[in-house]
Amino acid sequence: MGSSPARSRETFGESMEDVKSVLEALRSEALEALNEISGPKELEDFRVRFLGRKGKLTRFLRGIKDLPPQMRPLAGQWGNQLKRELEEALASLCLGEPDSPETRLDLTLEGRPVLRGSRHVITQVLEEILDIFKGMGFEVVTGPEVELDYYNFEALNIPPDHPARDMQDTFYISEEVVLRTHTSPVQIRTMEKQRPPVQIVCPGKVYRHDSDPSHSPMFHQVEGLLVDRRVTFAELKGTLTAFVRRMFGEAMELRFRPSFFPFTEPSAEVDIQCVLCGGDGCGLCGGTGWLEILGSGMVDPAVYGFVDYDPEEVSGFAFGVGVERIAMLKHGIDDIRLFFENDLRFLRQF
Ligand code: 2NM
Repeated sequence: MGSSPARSRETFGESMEDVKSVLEALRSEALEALNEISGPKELEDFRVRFLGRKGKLTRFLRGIKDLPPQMRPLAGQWGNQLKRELEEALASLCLGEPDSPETRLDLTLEGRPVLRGSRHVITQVLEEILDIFKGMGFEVVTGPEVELDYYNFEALNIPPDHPARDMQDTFYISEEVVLRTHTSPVQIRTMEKQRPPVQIVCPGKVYRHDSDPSHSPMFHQVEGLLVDRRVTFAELKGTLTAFVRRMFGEAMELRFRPSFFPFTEPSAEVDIQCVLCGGDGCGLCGGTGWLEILGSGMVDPAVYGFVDYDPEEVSGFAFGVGVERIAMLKHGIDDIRLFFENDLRFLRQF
């Protein structure tokens, strides 16, 4: 580069040609280097090589002060223009994430697949259960998950010394407030507000201090209630038989086994044929051939006392279904915790 201040006016034109060819050489060198950049490391090398403190273009710009005064303005103009060009080229390569291969835009790449979401398997089974009961005339009602002890226990005829009330089983917010352990409090609240006939299903989250392969501290329930004049155990049997057969197939056999709940009398648990062995007996059903799938019973007259219904005038049945339990039997899942780990490899199967 002609950097000697001793050059004469005669050679001035020629020297500007020198400046121009020096800058052109620098530009081609830089453009070629720019093309070779394929990652953030090379990007930084490029910046240092041309635009850094000791970079080639920086040296050129510093050298301008040593040129004859007449040459400096044009040399400065040209040099600064190339500097802007290189900075812009560099900036356009930096648009992607600093550490990703996307620092360069490749328009030939195919598009990324758009992942479609789907409803959680528990939501799917819950909606299936609700659809069956809606088809039989039940209305869907929801209520609070943080509930008064009164609605969760007392009005359901669960005595103060009942094991379900123990701190071991129930999450207490305060002495009078709990996380509901079932959705039956919604049914008490509904009966308080509405005279019979009442025909409702109450879906939602419930909470119990329990955690193992078949218990989760949060799970989902659907509880049902039908109260009217002259409702009998036959309606309970017919309704639940229809539900089970729509859920597990019309050929499914079931049995009603006597049980006890403080809020129903008589009470019955419903068993279905083992989904694994078909009734022959295996590990899943403990050799009995039967699997318990829900609890039910005729609403205890004591419960009507809390909602000001006359037990001489009305009767009804109620039942409770665990959604996870139904989903596990339907899909052959052996650990309830899989539902809540949000492992997409599991969830995408449904
Ligand atoms: C069950 C089993 C049996 C039930 C009773 C009531 C109410 F509010 F009417 F008293 N709601 N749900 C009930 C009865 C729930 O779950 C296993």
